[in-house]
Amino acid sequence: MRISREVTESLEKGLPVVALETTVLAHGLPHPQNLELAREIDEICRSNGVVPAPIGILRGEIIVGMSFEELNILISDEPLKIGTREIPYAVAMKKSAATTVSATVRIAKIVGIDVFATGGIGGVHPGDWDVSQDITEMCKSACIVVSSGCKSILDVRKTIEFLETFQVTVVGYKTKKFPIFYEGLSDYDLDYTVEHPEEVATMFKLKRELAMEGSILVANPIPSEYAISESEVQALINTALTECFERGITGKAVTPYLLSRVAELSGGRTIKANVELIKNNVKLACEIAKELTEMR
Ligand code: PSU
Ligand code: MN
Repeated sequence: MRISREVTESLEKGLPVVALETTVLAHGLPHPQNLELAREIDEICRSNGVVPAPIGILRGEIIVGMSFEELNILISDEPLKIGTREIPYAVAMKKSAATTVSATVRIAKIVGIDVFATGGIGGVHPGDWDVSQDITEMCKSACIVVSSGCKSILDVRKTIEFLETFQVTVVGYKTKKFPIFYEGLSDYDLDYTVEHPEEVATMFKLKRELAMEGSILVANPIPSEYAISESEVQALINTALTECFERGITGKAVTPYLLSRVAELSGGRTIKANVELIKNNVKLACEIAKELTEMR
């Protein structure tokens, strides 16, 4: 594993660092929007006084704090999409791999980064049994995960129930409904809501003092101006899901296929929505990371 010098220094000095995943860049968004987003995320973090730590695996080397150059190579390498369980495979076989929420959270935890920002978590897919490692990883690794809930291509109700089964602390950020994208909010109530980044940092600090494992999922809705109406999203998803079924697309290929098809079918509007919600999550993650470092 290689940790960039600036990430190492920040962690040593107790300064704020935010971990970022690379699957959403390599498999979730098209080129060149993915690299543009990487630059914007970098700027958001730095203008907030936070060091960004994109995480991925480049030809067998786990890198924490990937440079643009390295992100560029990773994306053009046609990387694997890996969860936690595939980390040893990618490293041993010297593969390039983009890390999903589960793998990124695990690596962040190994190096001591407490805050992670993403678009949405994986969860329970509709139909045949297909449940993401994201949730089981969040059951183990103590991290603050900032996401816009989950994509509405998932079975949202079952995803919420699975989060409970795996003891993930879920709090809505200024929302009482579980957020989904691209629509904004689901019909499902959240039990707990926070109004300030400091409250999340306090919860995390207390969790650590109690030596509790597991993550806190901060569910931050997509900014309403970028939300797309439910009827429209459902129609797009149904079309894409039917195609998936007809073409026999299963397993980890499902999410990237659905994302790229709904992007095409919506004339690129879902891409804009995805980019904006990620930027919004990065901003909130920066606020939380700063609060956390002030509490040390
Ligand atoms: N949400 C997005 N785009 C993505 C993902 C989530 O808007 O690309 C990625 C994340 O990396 C997440 C993964 O961890 O999809 C879940 O994949 P699966 O459903 O195969 O577990
Ligand atoms: Mn899956």
